[in-house]
Amino acid sequence: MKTNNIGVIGMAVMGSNLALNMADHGYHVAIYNRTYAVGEIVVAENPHEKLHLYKELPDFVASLEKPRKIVLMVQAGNAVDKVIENLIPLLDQGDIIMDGGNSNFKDTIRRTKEIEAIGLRYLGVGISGGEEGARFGPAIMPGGSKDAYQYVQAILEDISAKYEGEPCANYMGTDGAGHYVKMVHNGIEYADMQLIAESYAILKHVGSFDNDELASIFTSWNEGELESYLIEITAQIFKEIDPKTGKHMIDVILDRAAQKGTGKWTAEEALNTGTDASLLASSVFARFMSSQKDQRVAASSVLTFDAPKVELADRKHFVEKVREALYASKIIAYAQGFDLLKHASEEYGWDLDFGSISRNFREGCIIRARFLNRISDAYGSNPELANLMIDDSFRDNLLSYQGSLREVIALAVQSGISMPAFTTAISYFDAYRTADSSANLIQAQRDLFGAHTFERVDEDGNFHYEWNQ
Ligand code: NBP
Repeated sequence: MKTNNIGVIGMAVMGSNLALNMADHGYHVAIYNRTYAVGEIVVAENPHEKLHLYKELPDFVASLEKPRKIVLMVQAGNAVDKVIENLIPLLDQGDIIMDGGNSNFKDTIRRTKEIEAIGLRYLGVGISGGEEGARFGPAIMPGGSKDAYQYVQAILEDISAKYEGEPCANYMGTDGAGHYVKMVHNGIEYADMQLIAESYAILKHVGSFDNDELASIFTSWNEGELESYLIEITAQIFKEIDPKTGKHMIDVILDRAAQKGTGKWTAEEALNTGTDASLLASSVFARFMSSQKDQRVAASSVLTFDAPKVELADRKHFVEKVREALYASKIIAYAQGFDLLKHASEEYGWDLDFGSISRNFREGCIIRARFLNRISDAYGSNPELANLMIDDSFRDNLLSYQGSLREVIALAVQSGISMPAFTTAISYFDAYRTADSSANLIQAQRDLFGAHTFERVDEDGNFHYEWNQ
């Protein structure tokens, strides 16, 4: 009996919540999990007349209307290939497999080729928003053939987050485009979080603000141009008290940041596509450094620095400087993220629509922010924009706030506080606006030791100079 509109495989946090979201929107959803007991718990805890659990994969597949639409929400990597391998013999021509996990876009490109070669359809769908998003409206980044997308567009739009009524589920492009955009979303998320963490470090160590004051600072920042989910939760974090000790939660959490790999993929892609995404990469490196807790503790008593005491004349003014430095750095982080998307669009032939991507991030996902409307406006007025930093409106911000960014970094350096993301931000800004760089010396060195040739400022062509004549 083919009664179900869509099927979801994988009943862990994301799959179960996504299936319930679909059921809430009126779809009959077939669900399946390798370990049946996990599915039984989901159904027992969330009884829903439109959610139908199957013990056997053939029964799950047979219950779906055609063309069958099956969403995989299993662990990224081998598990996706395993599930596809098991599904293929059970499917008919034209059936659609959608991978909604955090798959590497290269795997998605490979799977698309393999699956479409045998007459099935494949979509790589980036989903952001965690458990809460999956349940009540995630940001969805679908990639794959438009032919397949037309069959799932309505469902994806229905279950997605809405920004002023507009679904955050825009089609991104062919094969791996959706997973690529999700990867860059995560790369930007790493940078956003690192920049906020560095703001916290300088406010705490130079400004001597306590947790209650920090909560008020971030709350007020969330009422202005920095308004975003990450600033909002940061304000909340500073208020929470640990029931075990009565201390602030933030002070009982070990300073060792974990990661699942999408930030690393973003940094790798910056290298692969020849893009300067140094701020995004520095945020990944900062997590590596944070994880070397034992070495840091040992070094803290050996690599000492007697930091001069900084007397702040006006603490309120200092907070505003940090806010401006954070906002300028945030613009630069997004400039790098969108520049990476631009390079990828050319490299992989995706024809990405940057305005549409920024609108997709406005609700449901972790980097949702008021700021994204401005990115959409920037690409709306110039879809060929070379870099977000030279959009008129962002340029005005950068010109007014660069002074604060420089001052805050100088204070941090003077005080011995590590600020990898802030310093990389200003360095990228300065490099981008430098008409005459020092790369002429690099070319001279390359030509001297390796006869690699160089271009001249006054003549076209490639030249070699006999340096040792
Ligand atoms: P997990 O990433 O923890 O994966 C667990 C699921 O994979 C279970 O259903 C498990 O079945 C299934 N599975 C595994 Br592991 N190996 C399998 C195999 N060989 N065959 C069949 N099923 C297999 O689940 P999640 O946290 O819900 O995430 C799902 C996807 O969504 C991942 O790609 C994740 O990166 C992505 N994502 C997660 C979040 C988040 O906030 N968690 C946010 C956005 C995207 P079992 O019960 O039988 O072991």
